[in-house]
Amino acid sequence: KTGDISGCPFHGNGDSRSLFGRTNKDWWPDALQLDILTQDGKSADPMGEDFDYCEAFNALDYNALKADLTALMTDSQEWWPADYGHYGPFFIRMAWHAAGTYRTGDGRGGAGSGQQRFAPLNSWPDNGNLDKARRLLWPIKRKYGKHISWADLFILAGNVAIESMGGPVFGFGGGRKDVFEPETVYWGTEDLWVDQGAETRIIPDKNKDLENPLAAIQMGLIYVNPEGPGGNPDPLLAARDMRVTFARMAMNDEETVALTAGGHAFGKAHGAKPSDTFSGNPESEALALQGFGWLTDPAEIAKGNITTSGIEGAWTPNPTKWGGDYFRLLFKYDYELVHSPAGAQQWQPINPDPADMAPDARDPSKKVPTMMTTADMALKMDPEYRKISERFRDDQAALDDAFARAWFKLCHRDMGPKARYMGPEVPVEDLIWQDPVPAGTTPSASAVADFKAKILASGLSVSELVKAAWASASTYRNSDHRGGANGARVRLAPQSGWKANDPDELAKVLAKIDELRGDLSMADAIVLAGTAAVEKAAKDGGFDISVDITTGRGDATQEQTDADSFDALEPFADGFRNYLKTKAIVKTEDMLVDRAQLLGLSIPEMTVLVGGLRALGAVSGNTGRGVLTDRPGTLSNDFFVNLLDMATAWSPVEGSGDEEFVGKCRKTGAEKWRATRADLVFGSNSQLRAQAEVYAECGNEAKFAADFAKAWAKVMDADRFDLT
Ligand code: HEB
Repeated sequence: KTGDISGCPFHGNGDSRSLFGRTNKDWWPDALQLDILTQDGKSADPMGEDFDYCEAFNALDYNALKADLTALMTDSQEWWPADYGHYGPFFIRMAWHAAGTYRTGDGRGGAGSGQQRFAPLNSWPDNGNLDKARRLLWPIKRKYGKHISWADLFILAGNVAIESMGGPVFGFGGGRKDVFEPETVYWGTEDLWVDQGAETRIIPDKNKDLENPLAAIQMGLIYVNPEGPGGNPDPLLAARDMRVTFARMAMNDEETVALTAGGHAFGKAHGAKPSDTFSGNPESEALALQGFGWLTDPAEIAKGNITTSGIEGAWTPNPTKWGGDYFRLLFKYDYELVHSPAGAQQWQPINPDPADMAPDARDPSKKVPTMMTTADMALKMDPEYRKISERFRDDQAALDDAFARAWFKLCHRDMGPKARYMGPEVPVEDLIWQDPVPAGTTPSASAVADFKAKILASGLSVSELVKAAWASASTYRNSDHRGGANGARVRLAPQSGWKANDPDELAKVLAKIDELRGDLSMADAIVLAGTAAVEKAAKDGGFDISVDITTGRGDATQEQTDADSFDALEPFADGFRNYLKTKAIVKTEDMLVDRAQLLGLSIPEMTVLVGGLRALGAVSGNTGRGVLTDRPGTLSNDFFVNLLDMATAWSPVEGSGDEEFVGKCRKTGAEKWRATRADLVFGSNSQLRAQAEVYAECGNEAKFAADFAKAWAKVMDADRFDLT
């Protein structure tokens, strides 16, 4: 089903692909290769590890910043004059495009780290001329410095823009810490941009569906093509594409209509005419242009000959004032298909009243026709969208509320739990998409010790306890900060039924934990049970370690859980548990690396966790695959020792699609082990082999155990934002 967000991010209809598809090196092979300087683990962050953005943000003069942003809205600069004397609409588009790259499939994209500053996003065709919007903000960024990140500033500028034009705003949460290098995100495999003819991604005739986790319909777009699918100006097909792509951003029909109509209450599209001086994107432009791309000729800019999307005109007669004109016009007039001066297809009202014409962007005394894009026409022509649009047309207060809430969600969806929001404008109301978790209480040390002793004596195995804790904590995604052990959602639908979690075994383990936990929250008890098992396993291996994890987690209820939205967190593959649902178009080992990245792990942490979990026998389906030890349940480095042992020769199991392997004694041919790609990659890949060697080496046994305990604790505590 198109738009099914539960679909696997790695299960496409195409050929096999690499994990990240097109990368910056493909698009800009001649770009400066700064990444040789981030080798040897050197960070690109000039602020250093000790910089605490929360502290800096809390010391910000928030009201002064907002006042400066408000003043900026109408402080038109000659090098990029404000349409209608107001930059508000421009900043709203900037903020929307910053947030709008978010997709639920892997939680990546979004406004969270200021990625619009870097390639490829700074140069996406759909982000045309937003280089100017960001540069307009520079004096304010400079003034407030470390106290406001670019990432926060993009969104706050959008909020202030809406407010300064009389629009409704629900709130603002700061806390988006900037990064200083482009994040590697899968944006697709096409080698052309949308404006170079990249194929559209939904073509039912060709059985072509939008591949998960992608949420844009063509390479280089934020969501859909404004002119319709692949440039076909069919509003109903545009509606189909909108529904799919907005669902990938976690937006339903009502939110989609409110956002699009609310957004297009403001500003205009730019397609005055194709300029001879239209140049390359920012990342490829000449040095002297200093990071500017696209239209850069001051003479053309001065004349107002601005081409961005190629579509020309405002949606309403009042492009810098919030109100109901968008729907009023959309329904009052019939629209006909016309071409903009730049040649784009767009829709124009037939015989508009003079009062319903828009002012010229540079000369308010001149009146020009308004327009709608094909995507806007979808809000009128699609039967489901139309019902919502008519309701909003007749009920401005409903639109105000829906727009404000949807905008807040759009801009904060990738920030994770509310505990991560900062500043004076954080809304009090809990919202279901924030995955709320009630505050927990910190148990006494004796209660913890008591429970750990009881659960170890309960008859449950090390493997069972470790698997339950891993199932609970490992849903965490560093991309949108969702998932994790807090809330104990592993005992709720849908997680309790996920195949990776071995539901029957999990139910048995959770029942026992519940029985013995006393006053502990389930969330704490699950993590403590797994950790007690790790400590016992370490002791059995000869290592006396205590694993340092936090407590104080709360338990969420099913009512506090938007079950559908958790479908996107289901592991399709989890190499840490040697789990693979079905063969995918991405290699299983690639998916292990992907999951490690989402868990925020380093290469050594990933390595030691895999080796340790195998030794503990914590394998999905209890298949024994990768459990390269004669003493499963004891914490040992046996996995690495046996994997690297030349006495064993490996070969693929026939019919497994190169997913299962058998390890046989080189001399006798007797079968010794079974393993998967997620195991053998630690012997096959030269870099991972080097890691595995460290953990297999004599003298490093204690280091292995200590590193495992530390990485384990990191995963268990990955979502404890409530603590800081
Ligand atoms: Fe938008 C603009 C499309 C959604 C807000 N947009 C625009 C344009 C286009 C579009 C084409 C033009 C550009 C230029 O400049 O040329 N959109 C679109 C689409 C969609 C959208 C297709 C999907 C459906 N928007 C949206 C949203 C929002 C918005 C959601 C928010 C909320 N936009 C906007 C604004 C603007 C735009 C504000 C204006 C800007 C200026 O003025 O500059």
